[in-house]
Amino acid sequence: MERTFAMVKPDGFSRGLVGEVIRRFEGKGLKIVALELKEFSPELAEEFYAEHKGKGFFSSLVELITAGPSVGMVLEGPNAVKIVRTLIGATNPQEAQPGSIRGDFGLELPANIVHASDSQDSFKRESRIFFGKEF
Ligand code: FUP
Repeated sequence: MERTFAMVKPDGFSRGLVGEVIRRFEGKGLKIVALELKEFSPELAEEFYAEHKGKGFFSSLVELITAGPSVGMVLEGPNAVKIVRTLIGATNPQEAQPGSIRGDFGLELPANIVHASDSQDSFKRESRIFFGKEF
């Protein structure tokens, strides 16, 4: 069975959307394998978003991700990476379809409520960074 990593980011957490996001993942039929609340340090944020270092939005992204707690989870199910990416919607909440998490609850970048891995490699990397162990 495939696994992926998903996370309610501090903007989603502060708006009380943790339950809503988990409800959508569970409602789809995905199984929660691990779940943890964690606050990103600037160092951890830079490691997590290393691929975006040097881009114009990098500092606002680090600022957002360190602004409060995030809730990270490992989810399991058939084709989990693709299923969860579809459930969260497009990166820009102004373009995300209604019915997706970002389409229903996001208004403007960088605040797009959730993160989810886009490949098996990013799942391995991101779950290791967040949980400090291998999945
Ligand atoms: P996603 O995988 O959908 O989270 O998107 P990316 O990895 O491309 O971007 C990571 C985060 O950077 C997004 F969640 C929000 C932020 N971002 C911006 O603020 N502006 C942009 O133009 C692109 C991304």
